[in-house]
Amino acid sequence: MDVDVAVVGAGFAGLYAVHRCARAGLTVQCFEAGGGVGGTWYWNRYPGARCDVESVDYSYSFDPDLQRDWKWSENYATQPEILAYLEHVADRFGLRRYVRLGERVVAAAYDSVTARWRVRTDAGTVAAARFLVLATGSLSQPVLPDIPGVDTFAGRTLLTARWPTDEVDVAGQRVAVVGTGSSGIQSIPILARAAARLTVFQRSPNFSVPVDIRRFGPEERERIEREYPERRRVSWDSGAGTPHRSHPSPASELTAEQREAAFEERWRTGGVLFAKTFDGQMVDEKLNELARDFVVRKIRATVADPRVADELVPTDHPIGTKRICTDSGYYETFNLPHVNLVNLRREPITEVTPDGIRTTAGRYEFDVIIYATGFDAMTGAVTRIDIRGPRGDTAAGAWRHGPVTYLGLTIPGLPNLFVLNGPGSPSVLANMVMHAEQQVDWVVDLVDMCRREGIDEVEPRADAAEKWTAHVTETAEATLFPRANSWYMGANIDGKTRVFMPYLGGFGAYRRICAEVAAGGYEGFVLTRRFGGAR
Ligand code: NA7
Repeated sequence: MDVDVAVVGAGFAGLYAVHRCARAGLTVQCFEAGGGVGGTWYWNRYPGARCDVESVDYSYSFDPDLQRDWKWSENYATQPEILAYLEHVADRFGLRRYVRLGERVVAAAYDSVTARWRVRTDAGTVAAARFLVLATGSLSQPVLPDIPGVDTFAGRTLLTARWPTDEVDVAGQRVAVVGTGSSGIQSIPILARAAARLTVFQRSPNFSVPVDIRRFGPEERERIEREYPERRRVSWDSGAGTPHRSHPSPASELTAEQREAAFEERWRTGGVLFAKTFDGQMVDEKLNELARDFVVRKIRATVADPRVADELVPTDHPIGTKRICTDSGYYETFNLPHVNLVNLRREPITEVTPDGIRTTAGRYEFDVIIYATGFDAMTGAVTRIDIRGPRGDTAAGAWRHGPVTYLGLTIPGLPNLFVLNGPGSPSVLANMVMHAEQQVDWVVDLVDMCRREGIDEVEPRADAAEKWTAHVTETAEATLFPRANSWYMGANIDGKTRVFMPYLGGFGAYRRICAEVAAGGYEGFVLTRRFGGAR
């Protein structure tokens, strides 16, 4: 198999990459480890899984007919609906024929003689490709808990990020959830409805802002359709790829009552955007403290037992520096008599045993243990592939001291390779669907230019990557984000270099920078004509 472009991953980014390549007349082959398309939305089918970006924004914008025809049923889409959408897209645009399912790419080596990537999968397939596009996801490499005895549990062990495709019924069961990030917080209220007993093992509390799930009625649908073009136009230029607008007045110009009213309004709107109630909330410590106090009061007003409320209040990071979770009834769940919270800061887990979990304070028996323990975010899926460039550079080696990229898209030493939604790009801090569209368009335009101009190799200059990476770090350091031990910082993985990975300069600004680089003849890249594009 010899193609122009090999794409790894068939989630939002990978599917669009396949579509754009095919439409541009490039030959393309996609490899997907999962048993179906969908990426994140294929794997994370745990109860309550839902996107925290509004459905009408978290969908492709590239085709007006698709945008018009697909009717989201709710303001925030559930995992099954997003997966159905991606399957629809794969069928509608005839993308499945380009995707080999159930094949994980394990290695890719660049052959200078042929100017081809030689890509190998765990099924033994080998493909040659001029360009390699890694659409491997930012939160796709789950972290398995490093707890003694994990494998000895005799009941059912589940991982939210690898939830089985068949129905999981916890009715009448004693259930443990380990981890209180987004996945834990979304699933806990649903699991509590069926379980006989639910015990939540919390190492660090997170801030969560409830979201009011609304079904779209005909009038709202009509309005969405009417306003879609403007909504998209605003999003392309926005900080995060959505039409969100912060409060029109700076917080400093408002009275305490007015600020409180603004927080209240944003709280009622719900979700992750609470972090952006005011501009500057993620920069100004005092303003952040006000936002934090507001949410702490909400937690205390919701949780009946003040001691449990105390345990649920995060004290170790400014609000928003870890992604704010979006829930439906999370804090209320702790008022139920059959739900308990175990604070692992007070009583750490010592081991998992055949019948449950042992902590320094006692034994807990379970039928099911669910791990919602997170991901080796942003770099994990890339560095686990054995990627080798022409001069022996590896992806894992290049990122040993933190991810070094040019434009968050390319890595020095690895020509003709692109990472989508990778570190050094707005990625997880933007609407990742629009972000993927922007990056894929940019990459396919570049590949197309190479074809036209007879260019065989595109590689970022080391100094351009160093400069870009320093810019990413400086931009983060001007904010409160680096203060949290977050997965944005790589802090959830032992031994991972702590550096803020996403680019905080804003989606619209990033898009313009990428466009300027292209318009300027791909400044920062070395473009090489070795065979005049003849190979
Ligand atoms: P997160 O947000 O990384 O959450 C993982 C949780 O698991 C977090 O509470 C961790 O505590 C906890 N954890 C991790 N390892 C352990 C061990 N060994 N013992 C106990 N607790 C542990 O992952 P999610 O899947 O929930 O969400 C990821 C993103 O997906 C989310 O931000 C959205 O953008 C979508 P810690 O905080 O490390 O103390």
